[in-house]
Amino acid sequence: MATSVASRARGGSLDDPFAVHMAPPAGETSDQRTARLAAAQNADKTSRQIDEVLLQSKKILDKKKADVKILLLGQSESGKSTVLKNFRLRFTPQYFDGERAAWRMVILLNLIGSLRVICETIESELESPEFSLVSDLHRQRCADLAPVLREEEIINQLISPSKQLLGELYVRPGGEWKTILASSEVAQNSASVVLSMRDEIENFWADTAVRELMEKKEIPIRDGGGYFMDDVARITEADYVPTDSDILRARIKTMGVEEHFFEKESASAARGVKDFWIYDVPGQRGSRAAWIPFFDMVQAIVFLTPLSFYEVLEEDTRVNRLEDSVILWKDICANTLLQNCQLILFFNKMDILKAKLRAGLIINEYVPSFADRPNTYIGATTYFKEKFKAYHKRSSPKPRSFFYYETTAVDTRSTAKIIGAVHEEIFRKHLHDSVLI
Ligand SMILES: Nc1nc2c(ncn2[C@@H]2O[C@H](COP(=O)(O)OP(=O)(O)O)[C@@H](O)[C@H]2O)c(=O)[nH]1
Ligand SMILES: [Mg+2]
Repeated sequence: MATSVASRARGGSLDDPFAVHMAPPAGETSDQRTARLAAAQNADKTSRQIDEVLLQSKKILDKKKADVKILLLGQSESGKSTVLKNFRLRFTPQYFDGERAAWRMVILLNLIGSLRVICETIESELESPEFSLVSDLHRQRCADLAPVLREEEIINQLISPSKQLLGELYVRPGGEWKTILASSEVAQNSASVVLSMRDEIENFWADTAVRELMEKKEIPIRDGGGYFMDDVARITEADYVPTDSDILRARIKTMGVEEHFFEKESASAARGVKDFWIYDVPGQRGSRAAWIPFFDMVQAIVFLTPLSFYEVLEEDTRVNRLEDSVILWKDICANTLLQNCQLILFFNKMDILKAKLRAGLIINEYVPSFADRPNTYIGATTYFKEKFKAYHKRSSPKPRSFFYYETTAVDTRSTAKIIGAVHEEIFRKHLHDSVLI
């Protein structure tokens, strides 16, 4: 009998090598048959579900291939992640809104970080034998702030992927850390500790000796992003919700590549907007090899550089920041994998350049070739723009347009306009190229 069942199965489905294994066993009882059919049906359902998932992922993959992909490049600290936040604010505002609770925690953490730096500076100042701006009173104030300072490590442990030294706040790519910060009880408790000591924090920072010490030591505690000492009263309100600008200035570092998908959120927001992806990659010297796999797939690169000719790299203090940026720019322009890619240059942190010039920065002391050109904002941007443009022209494997913007990525309003123009330009070129293909 067994043979006849097998041959029937074989005969019925010559091209299905599995049919023989699926055939009912000999001498099956009616209960067994019911169980077998139910199991088969279940297996069928599971397999259909798997097929569906596979199909979905394939669809996503195909769609990803068709979508425009933008890569943010630039040395560490150039403002890539801040520009990404601007894109999110402009194109996926609802998503952005949903994350305010998590950013509130980042902002409080940034505040604790500043307090820690100030207390460390006070401590080392008190250890130096020379005349000191601060006294034991300040040491005592720092001791009083200990409960707040302790929370930094507690939150770090909650979200950081590995045990790390206090200082930079690192998280894994993706949104998990945001969920933890927004909803965990530990994080909420940390926030309460900070809020409960708001008067102490405010008084501490109101002390001119503390401010003078930080200025004397040239430790940035107010410039740029990540610093909220001047906003203590506001950010420690019980019902504080971070503004867009606060979120842009909040500071957290991601280990690895951030991938963000920009999908039209609503019909009204959709006018002219297409789906696209943005990749935010780490910029330290050691991690630049990781950029290369992206070169094959991106249609546009936004390349960021502050004009920080007066600074050196954090990871290698022998290297001038602007020189490093110029070398990077030349490499990117010359790369044949990127020859059809649109390159968009952002001179970022222009607010800082303006402030430095106002404070008396002399450009040709750092850049002798600047010579006796006007030592002004326009003078500087014009000079460096021509330099970058010349390298772009000389190094590109084939001719392409040069796009350039002066940006202050922490300023949402001015950046929104630029981001809109960049988005339009990228899609115009993409459409043009698709027609040509
Ligand atoms: N003042 C000022 N700070 C900026 C600007 N753009 C970025 N920053 C700050 O510079 C720091 C580094 O920016 P980030 O986006 O993390 O740089 P990334 O390392 O390239 O991702 C952050 O603290 C930002 O808030 C800007 O245009 N002006
Ligand atoms: Mg970054």
